[in-house]
Amino acid sequence: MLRFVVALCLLAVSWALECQVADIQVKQDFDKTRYTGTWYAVAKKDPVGLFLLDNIVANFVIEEDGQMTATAEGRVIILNNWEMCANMLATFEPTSDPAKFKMKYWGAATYLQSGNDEHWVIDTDYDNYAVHYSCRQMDSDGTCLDSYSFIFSRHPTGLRPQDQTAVTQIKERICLIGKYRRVPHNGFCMLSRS
Ligand code: DAO
Repeated sequence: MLRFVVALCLLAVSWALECQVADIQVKQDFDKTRYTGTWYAVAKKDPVGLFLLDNIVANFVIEEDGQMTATAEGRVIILNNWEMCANMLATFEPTSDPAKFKMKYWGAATYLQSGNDEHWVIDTDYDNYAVHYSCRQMDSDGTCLDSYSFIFSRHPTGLRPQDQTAVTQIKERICLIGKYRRVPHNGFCMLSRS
């Protein structure tokens, strides 16, 4: 029994040592211009009090002043059981690391969620996949207590088979392996536009 408890403690300590938010590597020399355009969320690790459920599509733009902004849509359920397509807007304040932004987001309608989150681009090849990460609340040991992450694809049909291995390795690297759910796209937001 004692051995089991010691093994569990060692496991917890090694997890905490490996999963320090400060040690997470982000995309080197991130090029926000190549990141512009449409990204389909194909998987999501939800934060506490999740908001966007599925049919999540984001469109990134570089404004004339060089600032990155985005519009995003996705199915949400608000006020207990009112299902709707949320249209969201976001601005990204740059930091000293080109792949790390401070994101301010709000809904096109006032009753939608708004907030300020970290927005880190962990990896992308710009043409096929991107892995986003945001830690909302740090734990006292330097790991993340409340994070969310989107796996984005340029293709509405999902990730290409040849990108799956790279994306799985990235999920492992950010300590979120096994924490994602698939994000279906069934035209909900397209239908609610017509
Ligand atoms: O869905 O649970 C959640 C949290 C996400 C909130 C932020 C969404 C709005 C902005 C998205 C911009 C591009 C990723």
